[in-house]
Amino acid sequence: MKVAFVYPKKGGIFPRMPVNLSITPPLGIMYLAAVCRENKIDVSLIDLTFDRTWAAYEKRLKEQKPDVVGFTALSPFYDDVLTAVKITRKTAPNAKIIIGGPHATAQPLEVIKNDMIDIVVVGEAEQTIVPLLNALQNKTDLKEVKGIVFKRDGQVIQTEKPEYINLENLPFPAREMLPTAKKYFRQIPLFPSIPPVGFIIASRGCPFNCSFCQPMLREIFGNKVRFRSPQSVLQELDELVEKYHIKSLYFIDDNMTVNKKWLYEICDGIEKRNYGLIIGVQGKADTLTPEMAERFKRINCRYMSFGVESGNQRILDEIMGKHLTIAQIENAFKICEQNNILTCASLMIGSPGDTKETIMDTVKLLERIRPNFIDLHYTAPTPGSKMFNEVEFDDSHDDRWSAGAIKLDSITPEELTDLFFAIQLRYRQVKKRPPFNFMWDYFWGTMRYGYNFLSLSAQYAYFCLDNSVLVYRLLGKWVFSLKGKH
Ligand code: B12
Ligand code: SF4
Repeated sequence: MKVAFVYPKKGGIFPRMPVNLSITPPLGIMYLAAVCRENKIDVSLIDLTFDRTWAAYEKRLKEQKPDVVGFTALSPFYDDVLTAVKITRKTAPNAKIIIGGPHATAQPLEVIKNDMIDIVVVGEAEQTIVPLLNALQNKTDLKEVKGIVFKRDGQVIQTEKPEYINLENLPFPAREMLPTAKKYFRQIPLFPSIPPVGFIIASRGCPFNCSFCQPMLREIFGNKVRFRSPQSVLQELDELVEKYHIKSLYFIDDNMTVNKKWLYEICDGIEKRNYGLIIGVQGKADTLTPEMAERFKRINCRYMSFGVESGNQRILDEIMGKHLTIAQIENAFKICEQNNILTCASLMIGSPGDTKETIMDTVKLLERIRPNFIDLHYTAPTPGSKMFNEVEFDDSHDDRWSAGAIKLDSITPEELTDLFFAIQLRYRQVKKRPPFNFMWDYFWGTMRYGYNFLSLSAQYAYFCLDNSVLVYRLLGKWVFSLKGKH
């Protein structure tokens, strides 16, 4: 039996841009492929991040002729998943179609309603995938397979959830099976780094309870955070350095800073190895201490990304359930600045209860914390989350992830879009610019590791424009109207 796992986001995060910025490899299906390979299953990975057309996917399917095709589904690109499913039905009509990932976990009963989809896998799938594929091959009863939803005789059947796996028993993600792996290594993500960049996930789960995210993440990874042993994480790091010659390392864990003892053991191992990597991590602002930042500095951790979300305390408390104070956010950014760690603030605008004033609070916070980067999004709660169930959506809007999807009392979709761009522009003025040595590393790394000309020019143009006075002149309307308001 031939199995293909597909990451079906055609064109990556920015399908209209000629190059991809800030992307990481699809570790979920790479873990599944590694487990299948261990069990002697004929498996391949198809990753549409770098494909511009659906014809490319069709061609891959025709070449590979899989009997089973499994797709990762994230809610924002579920439309792409459905397009890929349609193409699969047409091109490989007898293939079984399986959907997994965050969206499938959040809405399994909705997803299974689609006639073209055979099986939905709920949550973490390394323990489910082999029994499921065996059952399909041997035509045994799917009811015996834990963690799935399927249809039989017009009825939907959901089986019980399996135990969460021991992460120590997992193989490393099958990086060498991904035909596009090298392309990922060559991309420069939001974090300032020298390519090739390696990506690792060292823990699974998150102990927090943000209203726009949970219970989806708990449904995937369980109620308790599971930490891989520092030894296993460091072994994977060794492999990344020896096999892929990485120069930078990014931990994609939701919160690298929640378990100090564990984190310090990993830091010790990295320090001892002295690979000279540039390191980036994500953390929750209230969990960063000066002592931790000091440790980060010693391992050359140059970048931290925080979920700041809003600069208004009421929105953070009552709407998002973030359990985070503005003072804690300010403190974390100050600690990073003192330790020369570049910062990224991830932000959301257009949350229920947001007004122009609360959004201005976010702008004012940016002026105080002066992040090096921002990652700005329209608020888009995950299906099934507390916020999702409480907000009113505009049904005429076909995209839940852009301005106007959530109905707001005091801001129109047009005003929200204006505010979105205004913050992007205003932030260019208030941000702390990355130091010169970062620009040099960036340029040097790019030259050394073989960027294509287009990618280099586009990214270089981005950095130039980023700081350009011309941009403010051309688009100054928003910037100055914002200035006048506080
Ligand atoms: C790294 C990451 C990214 C990377 C790239 C993701 C990638 N290529 O996979 C970047 C930075 C690009 C990114 C971007 C975005 N991301 Co993101 N990202 C993550 C993060 C932090 C880790 C993903 C990961 O590798 N996890 C580890 C692996 C092991 O887990 P996994 O991928 O979930 O896979 C397991 C199961 O889900 C399942 N599974 C997955 N696929 C399949 C397929 C089959 C067939 C089966 C059977 C099972 C299965 O089995 C896997 C192994 O156990 C997660 C949060 C998290 N902790 O997972 C958010 C997360 C996936 N992202 C999320 C979002 C919303 C986004 C964005 C839309 C944000 C935005 N508004 O722009 C973008 C869009 C992505 C895109 N490609 O277009 C949400 C998804 C929510 C949802 N309802 O879908 C998450 C869950 C964050 C959150 N807490 O809300 N992201
Ligand atoms: S948004 Fe981030 S911090 Fe909040 S529950 Fe989800 S993963 Fe955890």
